[in-house]
Amino acid sequence: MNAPDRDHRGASRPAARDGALTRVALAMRLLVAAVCTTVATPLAAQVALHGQVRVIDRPGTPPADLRDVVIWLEGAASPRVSPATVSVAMRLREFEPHVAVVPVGGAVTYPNQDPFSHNVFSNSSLGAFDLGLYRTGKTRAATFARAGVYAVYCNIHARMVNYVVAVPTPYVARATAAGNFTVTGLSAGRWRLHVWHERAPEHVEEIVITTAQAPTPTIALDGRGFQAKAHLNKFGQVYATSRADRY
Ligand SMILES: [Cu+2]
Repeated sequence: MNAPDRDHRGASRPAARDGALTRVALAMRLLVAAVCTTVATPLAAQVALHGQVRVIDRPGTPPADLRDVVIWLEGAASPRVSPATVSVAMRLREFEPHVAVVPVGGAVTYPNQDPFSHNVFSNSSLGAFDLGLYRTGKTRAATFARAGVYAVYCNIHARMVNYVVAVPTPYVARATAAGNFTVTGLSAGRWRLHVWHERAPEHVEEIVITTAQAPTPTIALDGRGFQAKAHLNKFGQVYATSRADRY
């Protein structure tokens, strides 16, 4: 918008008042025109995807915590994600939260809040790292440059497990305890829906969203092949359980 003459120094003088009023009126008309133009520009309609997920387990298995299910959508309309940092605390020999979600290129900080040392490492093929051993009150960080799910462990305490899901899209959500999820801000088009839980192979399906309607997917993740087997330490060896809690 062309800037109207904003010099009002002459507005109080009678001879200049009419001109000043004309300029104010012109400015108002330009402003109204600008607002109308903005309103008239059709915004891409945004659609929310509502769905439900469950994990099918073998009989006798404690039910999966569905709050650890991560859902994300990729499509041609996906904007680039900006790197961000999230925090996963090490507390009471656990990673909290158990599952963390970061945009690709983002980082996770691992503050050690226990009164003893922890190590943080991953042997993921997406990008292995080892933050070394560090004491209470210290924080170190890892960057997740490639999309995917990274298993992160402590080389001292075998039971400490953290999953970092690095997603290449801002359209991401987690399920509720009941398995419901909502992904907002989507536009019409074809999308690739990803649903992940640690107990099951990642579920991927193509969905089509129109401005009038989004599908309401119901996804059953098959966790029956899941076995809670012990992972190896950062050297690829079995944990020395007798030393596990010395720190
Ligand atoms: Cu540890």
